[in-house]
Amino acid sequence: MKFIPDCHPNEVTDEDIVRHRRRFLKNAGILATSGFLPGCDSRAEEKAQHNQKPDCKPYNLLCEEVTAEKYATSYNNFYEFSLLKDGPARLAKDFNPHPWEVKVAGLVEQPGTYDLEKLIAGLPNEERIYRFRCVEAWSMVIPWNGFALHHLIRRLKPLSSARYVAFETLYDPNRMPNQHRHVIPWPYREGLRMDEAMNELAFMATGMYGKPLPNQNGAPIRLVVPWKYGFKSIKSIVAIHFTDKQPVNSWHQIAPQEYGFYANVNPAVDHPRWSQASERRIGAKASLFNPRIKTLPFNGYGEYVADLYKGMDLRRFF
Ligand SMILES: Nc1nc2c(c(=O)[nH]1)N[C@H]1C(S)=C(S)[C@@H](COP(=O)(O)O)O[C@H]1N2
Ligand SMILES: [Mo]
Repeated sequence: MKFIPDCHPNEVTDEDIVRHRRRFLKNAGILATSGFLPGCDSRAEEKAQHNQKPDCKPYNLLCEEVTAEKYATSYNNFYEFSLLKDGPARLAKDFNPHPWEVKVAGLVEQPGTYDLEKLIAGLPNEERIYRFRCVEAWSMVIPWNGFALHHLIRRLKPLSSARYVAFETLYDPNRMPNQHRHVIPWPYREGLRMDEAMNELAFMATGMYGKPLPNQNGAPIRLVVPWKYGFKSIKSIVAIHFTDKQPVNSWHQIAPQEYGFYANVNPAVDHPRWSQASERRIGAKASLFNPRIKTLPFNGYGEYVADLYKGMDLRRFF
């Protein structure tokens, strides 16, 4: 797969990306007035990259401004700790994610219970800057540290009969206090089809913003699937199970008419209670004319993942 930045002027077609580009050129001091639409001037492009603001490196596929760390670490969904956005940061403060074991089971050649550090030792570490779009219609842009999920899957050697991979979050009410309440069926569960899990973009994060993953963001290890709604990106994983049946995923289990298994970001398929056509970018200055940004199919990553769903009716498999 090519990790080429989408910053070549002639490839910029989508209105939304153009808007982001304008903001970035403006921030880089290239655009003096906001009324001027940048021509696709290669010198401006070069200069913008020179100023390195915001970065347009190969791993930042959509060349977007990263969300300030304070938002990503204080506005969270992590029901094991709290149902409030500012709850997890406060209530997970004393959670200790070390040592950490991960159980690997099912249709796999290397089942067992592994110490996390040993399980992931030597896997190629990278930074990936990804959009993150919650089904609640807010979004951020987060620099993750970790490794592509396919590296770990290859190490575990699933059998050819494995068609899905399922993940589970820790269940330990003494350490995750909101699990004393039956707000959702614990443990939190998620899953991917095997070809989705093997896609280059599917990522396991052990850090963000160049630091170990904060507890409220799913320490010590969480999934990140940037083309799907945020609930697929399960936190604090303790079990990985290879299976030939579509696994249970928590939000589908809770409200099957509202949340599917696939959960691909799709502006054309509304949530029964709200539109998915646009989103609120957390921490970004809302413009008078455009307080929200357009939501993109597959969260902007269609070029890399749309093939996975060829021939599927994405309204039915939402
Ligand atoms: N175990 C677990 N994982 C979870 C959740 C959760 O409540 N529990 N919430 C999900 C939802 S709805 C979102 S939007 C993201 C939020 O991730 P963030 O807090 O790092 O932004 O985590 C997902 N993973
Ligand atoms: Mo979410």
